[in-house]
Amino acid sequence: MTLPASTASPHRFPPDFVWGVATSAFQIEGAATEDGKGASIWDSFCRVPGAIADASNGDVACDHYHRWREDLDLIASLGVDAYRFSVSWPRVRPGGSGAWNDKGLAFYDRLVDGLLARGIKPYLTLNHWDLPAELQAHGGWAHRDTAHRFVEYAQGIAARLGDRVVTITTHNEPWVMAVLGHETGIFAPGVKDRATAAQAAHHLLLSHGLALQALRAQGCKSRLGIVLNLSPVQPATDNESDRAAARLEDGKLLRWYMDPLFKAAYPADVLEHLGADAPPVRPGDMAAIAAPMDFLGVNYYSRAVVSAAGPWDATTSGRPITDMGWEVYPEGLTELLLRLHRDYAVPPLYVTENGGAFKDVFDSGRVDDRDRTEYIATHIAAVGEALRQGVPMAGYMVWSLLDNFEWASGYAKRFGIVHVDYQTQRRTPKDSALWYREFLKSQNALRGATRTGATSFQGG
Ligand code: IFM
Repeated sequence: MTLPASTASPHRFPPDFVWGVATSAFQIEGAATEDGKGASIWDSFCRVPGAIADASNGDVACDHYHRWREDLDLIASLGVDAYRFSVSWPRVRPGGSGAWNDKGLAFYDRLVDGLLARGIKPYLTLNHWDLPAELQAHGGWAHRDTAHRFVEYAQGIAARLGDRVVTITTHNEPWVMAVLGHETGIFAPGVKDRATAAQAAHHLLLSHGLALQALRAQGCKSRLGIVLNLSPVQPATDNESDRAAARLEDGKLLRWYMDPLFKAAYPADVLEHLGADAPPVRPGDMAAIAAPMDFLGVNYYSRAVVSAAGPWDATTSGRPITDMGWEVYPEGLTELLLRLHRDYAVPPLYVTENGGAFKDVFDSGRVDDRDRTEYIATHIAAVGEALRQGVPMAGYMVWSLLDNFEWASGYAKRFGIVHVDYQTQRRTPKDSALWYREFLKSQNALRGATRTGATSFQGG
């Protein structure tokens, strides 16, 4: 296979660096009503006319609930160390509280055991957005009680799977759930209210901290953390108005989550900006949120460029643009990781999601997706550069293993390194998957050399 010239990474990674692929439950599992699964807010949201671009839903998705063995074989064939997946809360506890669903729990038992049998480390996420619909009927994340229901859910999952999963992530991308779900309303549950969004954000963070305390108290051995979607935020020009707008955006996207998690306080400028819409914080909340973490996951796709005059047009940058309209900007990942390391006392960092949606062409059983390969390779190099500059990087995971349900975009946007034919459910590794496999082979060869002392693994 001929690879783009820029795919040769100049960096060497430590032998214990974790390479993986990632998915989430709602995006791939399907089996929406099978074996006692309850409805999630995304099951409901997909029924709202106009909410999903192609009017699709997660009823079948990639049918992973039935095809998990084949999918685990696929993951193993890539040669990755780890698989990041999420548990569907309404599958294991259909109403969000009350009775547990043993058939749902048994599915994740099989999945975790299947991973371990193939030598792949399970990285589990508790909440990748599919809140049980019944909890939404009681106010969802805007209601403080949901934080306590989440702690019970976390405890139940840790009791069942914590002996076998390497990490437990509480939430995936709280900004997305709070802002896109409750302020702009373009994601489930479709609420459009800034004060509600701020409450949801606070309860997500609070539930994270309370869950960490509870899991540690019950002796959970898995490493515990959270995953944030982060970007460096840059002003469109050097004008004071653009710089001020970028500073506030950085506060809303990054510091609103990083400051409470690592400094036990919300950023003063964002609190002032929210005014009466700021969330009600009770004594003890901030200390709970700042519970020490074993790792932090960072999902990175692009930088954010902010102009006080209105939305910035990514096509003006001259860089490649993905099918999501996102600018390809790998050096932003290095910049972001360096900043996290500089401004916060971060634990080991993983890039828990990184990848691109591109307009793939499936031709004679092959997808020549060199744009995706180039995207992944240049971002891996950006991680290598952060490592070289001293950032405690622990791993990198491609988003995503499979083409899947891309939320409000439906199935039209394809992020997979493995193509899915949704008519037949046939999986075909794209050229990017073949490249990743070869890349991991070379990493493994270097690991072997290190073990025999033949190679030094210093960055650069
Ligand atoms: O598909 C999503 C994923 O669920 C969360 N992070 C961003 C991805 C691409 O939009």
